[in-house]
Amino acid sequence: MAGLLLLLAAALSACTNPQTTFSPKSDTAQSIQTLYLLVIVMASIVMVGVFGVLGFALFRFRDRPGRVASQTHGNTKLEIIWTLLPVAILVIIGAPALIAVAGSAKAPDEDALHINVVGHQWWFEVQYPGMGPEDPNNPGERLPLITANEVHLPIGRQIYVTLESVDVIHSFWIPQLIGKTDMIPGTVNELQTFTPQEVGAFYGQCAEFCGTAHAQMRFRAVVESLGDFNEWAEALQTAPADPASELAAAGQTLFLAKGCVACHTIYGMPGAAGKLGPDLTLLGDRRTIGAGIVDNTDENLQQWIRDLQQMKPGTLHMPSFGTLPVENPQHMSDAEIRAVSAFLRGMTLE
Ligand code: HEC
Ligand SMILES: [Cu+2]
Repeated sequence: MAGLLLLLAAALSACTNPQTTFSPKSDTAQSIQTLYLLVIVMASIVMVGVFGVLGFALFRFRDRPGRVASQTHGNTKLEIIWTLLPVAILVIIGAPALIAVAGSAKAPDEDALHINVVGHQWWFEVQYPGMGPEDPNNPGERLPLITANEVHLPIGRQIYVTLESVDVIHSFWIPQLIGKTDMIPGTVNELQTFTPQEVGAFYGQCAEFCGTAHAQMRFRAVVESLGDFNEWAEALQTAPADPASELAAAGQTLFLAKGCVACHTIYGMPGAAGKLGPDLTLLGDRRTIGAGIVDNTDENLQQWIRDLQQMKPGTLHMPSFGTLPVENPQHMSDAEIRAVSAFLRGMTLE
């Protein structure tokens, strides 16, 4: 009984898991799901059939006093049946599988949206080639639009993702939209194309062990209407408005003074062009912080700046500013942390 309950708990715990692959939201995920269901149904029929016949034989021909088993050798009719039946079943499963595999190798459509995602220990850099601001060194050419830990996707448009890594092997996976593909240093991998079919924020996760904070290397895929997508892409390359409050203005000054700008870029903010950490432009519009690990709230952002090692143990490069010795010029008081948080979260679409 205890065993059965444990099994049930394990099965039910998968019901609402964000990593579920059972509620596909893209054409490609749907085709994988269809194939999966077909295989499960066929395998179940085979299982019920085999165990049914076995059970029947065990019962019907069980040992009873005075009974002698009939002695036979070979049965051509049976042998033909149990050769042809599996062949038929394998063809039924194999044909759609081969078609799906062939489809997965198809080149992207001409008008597919190209996104390049770069893995870092332990966060995702997201680039939209040719969609960013004009290249000052190359008039007429546009730089990539850059963001982090959130992949915005317009609904109904085919998406073509290329994958890279700057350090170790990571793997890019959005369970409800697309299967996983490795991100390998020195190589550009291609993700199978897919077309998102439902608006929403879908969970993504690094799926290749890549070090201490691997399990905390997550992201969101945000599927939205074309209008919302364009608005977001436009806002990302519009210089931010002046901070709306005194607190946020003080935060902006501190963002420069405490050296955040050495690692972080905020588009349109002079001096903020660091590349070691995630781009923070329009941070107030993000759903999560810390590479998808906690909701984007004042409390969480403050805690992140104060002591990110406690939230995400092993994080590289970024100091836990609140825990630095007071005599360290980078140390930040709670009041200073509140100000920087207000500044960052104040950068929103509206
Ligand atoms: C030495 C480099 C460095 C400095 C200085 C630095 N950061 Fe970071 N920051 C990083 C890195 C690297 C990450 C990604 C960590 C991770 O998720 O694994 C990060 C992540 C973040 C994130 C989460 C972003 C996201 O998309 O989830 C925020 C917010 C942030 N930093 C704010 C700040 C602020 C505010 C300061 C200054 C008080 C600062 N950082 C200073 C390197 C730095
Ligand atoms: Cu990883």
